[in-house]
Amino acid sequence: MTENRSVDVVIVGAGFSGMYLLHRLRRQNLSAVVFEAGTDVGGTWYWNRYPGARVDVESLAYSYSFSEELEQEYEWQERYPTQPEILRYARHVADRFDLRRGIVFRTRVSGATWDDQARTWLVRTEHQDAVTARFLVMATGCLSASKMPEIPGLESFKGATYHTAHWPHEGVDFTGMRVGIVGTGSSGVQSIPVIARQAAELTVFQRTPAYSLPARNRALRSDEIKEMKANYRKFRRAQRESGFGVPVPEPTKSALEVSEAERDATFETAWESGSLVNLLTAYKDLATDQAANDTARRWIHRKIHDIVADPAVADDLSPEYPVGTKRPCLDTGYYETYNLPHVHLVNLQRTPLVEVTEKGIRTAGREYEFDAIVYATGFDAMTGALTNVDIRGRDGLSLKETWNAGPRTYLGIGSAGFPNLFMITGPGSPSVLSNMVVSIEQHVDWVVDAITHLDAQGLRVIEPAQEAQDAWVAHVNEIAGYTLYPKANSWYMGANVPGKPRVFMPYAGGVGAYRKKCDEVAAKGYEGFRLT
Ligand code: N01
Repeated sequence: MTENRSVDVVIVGAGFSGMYLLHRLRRQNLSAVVFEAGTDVGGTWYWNRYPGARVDVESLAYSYSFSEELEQEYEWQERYPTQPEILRYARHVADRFDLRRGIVFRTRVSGATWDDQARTWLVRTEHQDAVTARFLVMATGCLSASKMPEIPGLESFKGATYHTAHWPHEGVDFTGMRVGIVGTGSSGVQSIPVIARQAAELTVFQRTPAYSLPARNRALRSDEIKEMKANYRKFRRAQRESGFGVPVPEPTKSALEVSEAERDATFETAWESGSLVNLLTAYKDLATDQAANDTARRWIHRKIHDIVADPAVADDLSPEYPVGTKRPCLDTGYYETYNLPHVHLVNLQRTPLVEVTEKGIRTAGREYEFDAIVYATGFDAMTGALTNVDIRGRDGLSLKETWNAGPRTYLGIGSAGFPNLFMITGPGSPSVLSNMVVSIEQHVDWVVDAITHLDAQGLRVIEPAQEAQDAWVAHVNEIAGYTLYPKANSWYMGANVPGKPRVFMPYAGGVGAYRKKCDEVAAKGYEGFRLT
């Protein structure tokens, strides 16, 4: 169908990034095609349909800012919208801006090769389509290459097997079933309470406990919607200048300079607010100082013990790594679920997983029999969706091989050796440490401006200079080195994928500082990029 087609830009992925990029390119009169593996728009929110799936950024903030009309007319229902509500929003945006005719669904991009003579990308799909493009933009998301665990015997289980990121569209009814779930990250923490309401028995296999805060989700009130709509421009500015893409007051105090009573009260306020950012920014040194962070860790342990009736289970649920160094979760009744008599926690640090069997899961302790197993085992984050596509830059250079020792980018936008390739929220940008919609819009705007600049100057090619990239990678590492992030075995560090290099992938310098840097680079004629 798309054989021999030629466009200005090929976009991979029709999630929030790909949709907005298509819209912006059209407004610049640039031709583009989006390839999307799913049957509809929405990306993350198309795939992750597991029970209880919600975003943990508030709906009025986790939304596009590019259209004031869209902002004003869209009616969000809940403080933290469910996956169906967010998908509805994505579909609304696709319809409203007539995006679907630019998207080829059910089509995965398999590879892309740079032609240095023609100065174009040849992009191939799994259906053997080939499209030539001046620019290739990977709008593939940071958490889209899902991952099954490395457990022997995965295929041998005779019951039903699910992964949270590939949930059946028709849903799953676990009523009366014995269910096992592996994984206690955000997906596990959100789905466990919901599955527990249906299942006859639910056994949770936990390798590392998560820190989780009650979301305190609720229906939005009309007065708060009205107020936000009246002040959206100011709010959006504040989002863009903030650390996480969510405006909060800058903390001024150290957790160590206040009394225990004051600290407890501050943490309690954050806990009651149902906002992760409020907790993470309660004191200025929680992310950087172990002793400061310990105060939050001990406080949350106390909370877990207050909620969970069995002290041994509460102990098992209490993480030891610094708060915030693995992605914390927002939940609805997570810790309370372990008080239910039919819910059991297996601490895999004490009794490791041995294998999946025909009947269920065997640990070093015993075999558990199940009717269904749910894997909430996460993603090959940030790089997986990029390196799964066979991207070949100059001289046949493979992105996957080039990133063997960890991703190397300039600003998380491009990589040396890969001309006219852009990543939206790539490694080396704030991406997963931020409200994704804020970061997505910033990258899309920057990329479209860069292409427009090239065209205006009669230039064809933009590519990061090696020295600029090396300096940026060093800067990203240096910033990470000031923090406690490297102390945890997180997917930020690639630690959940055996053999993946241990590198802190996102940029921890904050959304506002990062945007300023990107704007400066552009203002200086795309300093650090080679334009030819
Ligand atoms: O994935 P995860 P996720 N044996 O990687 C365990 C975003 N998100 O899908 O920690 C046993 O966090 C693994 O254990 P460990 C959010 O950014 C947001 O839950 O590696 N266990 C871990 O417990 C989030 O962080 C929202 O030791 C194994 C779990 O599986 C990111 O997506 C909702 C194992 C995986 O947790 C990913 O979340 C959902 C093995 N072999 C997701 N392999 C919201 O907005 C892995 N595990 C609320």
